[in-house]
Amino acid sequence: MLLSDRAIHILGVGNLGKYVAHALATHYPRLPVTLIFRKKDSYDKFVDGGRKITKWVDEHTQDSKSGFRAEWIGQSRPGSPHISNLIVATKGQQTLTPVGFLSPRLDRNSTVLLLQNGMGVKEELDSQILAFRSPEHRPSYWAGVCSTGVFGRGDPTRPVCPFTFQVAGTGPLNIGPFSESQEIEKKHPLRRALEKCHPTLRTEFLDNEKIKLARLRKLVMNAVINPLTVVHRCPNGWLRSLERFRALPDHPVTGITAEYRPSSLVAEIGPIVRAVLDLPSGNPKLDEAWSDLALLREALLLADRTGENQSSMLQDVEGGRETEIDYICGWLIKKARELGLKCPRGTQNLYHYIKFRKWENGEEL
Ligand code: KPL
Repeated sequence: MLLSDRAIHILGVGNLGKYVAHALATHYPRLPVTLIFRKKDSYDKFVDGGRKITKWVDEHTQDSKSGFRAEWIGQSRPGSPHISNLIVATKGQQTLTPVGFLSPRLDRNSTVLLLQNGMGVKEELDSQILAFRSPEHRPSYWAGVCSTGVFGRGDPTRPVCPFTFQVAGTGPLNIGPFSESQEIEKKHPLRRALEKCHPTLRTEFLDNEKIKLARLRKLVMNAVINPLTVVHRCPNGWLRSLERFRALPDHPVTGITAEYRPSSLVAEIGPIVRAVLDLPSGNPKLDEAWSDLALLREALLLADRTGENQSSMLQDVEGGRETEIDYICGWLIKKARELGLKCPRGTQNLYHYIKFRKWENGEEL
């Protein structure tokens, strides 16, 4: 096998991108890994800083890996080298344009692993990029669901490498094909590279049916945890007391009340995901696994596991960036409408608040 068939490109050098790149450099140091930056100033900072990514363990323990290859997306040209394996670690709302830009470098021998939270990114790529390619020239698309909480690390007391991340609560990285007819070969170079990263990444390769379940499950978790942490500006770990004590006061401006609790959201979202899944009736194990109670328990456990940290959506809001709300709450609201289900009012209110949270003069609510 040629080295270029094994080489991996990672698009997006946020927390998830850093985490995967660092794992590959740790467990498979000879593998060429190229990081593709969306922004020129981040690319310059990375190159000037020695192309280094640091995993923060605690005050005394940090593990840096350096020597990554790097590109800025604006350097990509139709004649730029072919990409065999592309891991897309951008946020949902930042994916379409850079993947479109890279698409001349992708062909039927390429594999694209999409790691975004939520649903709908692949559909956007299908309608806006893949629709312009004949099926025999389209890459294979895989979906990945990462259950590890990865967070940025900025120590206010001393300067740290800007490409530093911290892990809070590890879980598996489930991967499976988008297409029903596709199976992921055991010898696929991207699969082998990710499997080498055991136990850091804990990859599990699933079939199309199982990855669909894993994605929907993660969608529920994100739809419960992320928007609530934004409206209440709280770390994930507060959600359990929000559930138990209904402790937070009503929001004075938005009218978002303490009624917006994990259980009230699960009660709206549960029926939508169960309808999407179209679970075969009379399977008590499946019914139990997808019951509101099971979904709520899992969301609260995940919130506990990543308790001291801010959800990715709250980090985006605090950083003044667009959020993934369209791919999480927005997708659920659309699905409810398509399936003729009751509108999930609380989810819709949260969607509107988060999506349009800036007044016209740019001031935050
Ligand atoms: O996926 C997450 C996110 O923040 O986007 C969780 C698991 C909720 C951790 O915060």
